[in-house]
Amino acid sequence: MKRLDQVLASDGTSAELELVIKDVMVACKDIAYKLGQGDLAGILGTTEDENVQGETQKMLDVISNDLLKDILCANPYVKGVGSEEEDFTIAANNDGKYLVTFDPLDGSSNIDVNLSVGTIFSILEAPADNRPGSEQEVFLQDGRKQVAAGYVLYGPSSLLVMTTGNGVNLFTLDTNIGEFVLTKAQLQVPEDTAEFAINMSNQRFWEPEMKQYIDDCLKGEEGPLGKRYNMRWVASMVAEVHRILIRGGIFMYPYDSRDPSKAGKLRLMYEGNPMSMIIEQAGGASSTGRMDIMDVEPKGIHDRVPVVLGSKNEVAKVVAYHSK
Ligand code: P6P
Repeated sequence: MKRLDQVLASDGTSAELELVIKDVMVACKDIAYKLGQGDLAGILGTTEDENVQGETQKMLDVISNDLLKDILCANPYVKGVGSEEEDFTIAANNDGKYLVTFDPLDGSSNIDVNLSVGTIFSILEAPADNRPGSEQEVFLQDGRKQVAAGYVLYGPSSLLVMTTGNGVNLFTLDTNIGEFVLTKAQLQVPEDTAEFAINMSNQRFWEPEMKQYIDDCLKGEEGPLGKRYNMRWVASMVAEVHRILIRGGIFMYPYDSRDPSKAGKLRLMYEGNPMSMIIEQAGGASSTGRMDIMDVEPKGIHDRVPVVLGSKNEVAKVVAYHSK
């Protein structure tokens, strides 16, 4: 089986980008080990702190964030990093070629109940002109500018799914050799589905178009969508996206009225964009409900975005509901 570095080399990935990706993997292998230790290492539970999102930080949120931040800021090819757990972007090496954004431990509310969590990462090229401006501004590039995106799903096995723009490959962490090895090449999202993922408890806060789509799904075979739908909700975007990559489906975290100042719960730069690059590279679609997520122009590193992604024919239906 091919190791990650062998696949990247054969994909024509530059040596510098490969070294950045490999550093992300070094951190993720350590995160996988620490998650596996759980209570034995006394690292479950929460800290006394809240992050910039207003969420109480789990101990493993902080540990994972520090692992990724430290190794990437020491990488000569990294100009800066942005993290869900950091108020501001962090400048690393001024001559660095790449910017890395990440959600160090997505779905961390699942940690204390031993359910799936993941790391999501996105890699952009730093503007060559080194134009003056805040260090944060260089990150504010739309999702189509990503040069790589991926996630590590810490589940029964630790899986890396990533793309550098030549399709999506799946790697499994072989703990005997401590390397991610290629176990599925060129994943393709099934174009159709009858399985939706959404947090139904937020229904009263959704826009009418989203309510109507879900209502029609629940009408089953006799309804306008003409089929019986199944539902899943893991409360971990990485787990939902992985399930969709493997067997199809549609994942939605729509705009809701709980906080009208926010476009949604999920963040554009380190959740929406990387997952959208992966899904589109695998033949799926990813929309806010009204436009492709990767066409959204970011205004800040922690911008939020409504998310509708997965099997392209089902995403098209949801977009159609929003264009009526
Ligand atoms: P809720 C995890 O906190 C996360 O950011 C995503 O991974 C997940 O899809 C969503 O939020 C879960 O949100 O409101 O169901 O807890």
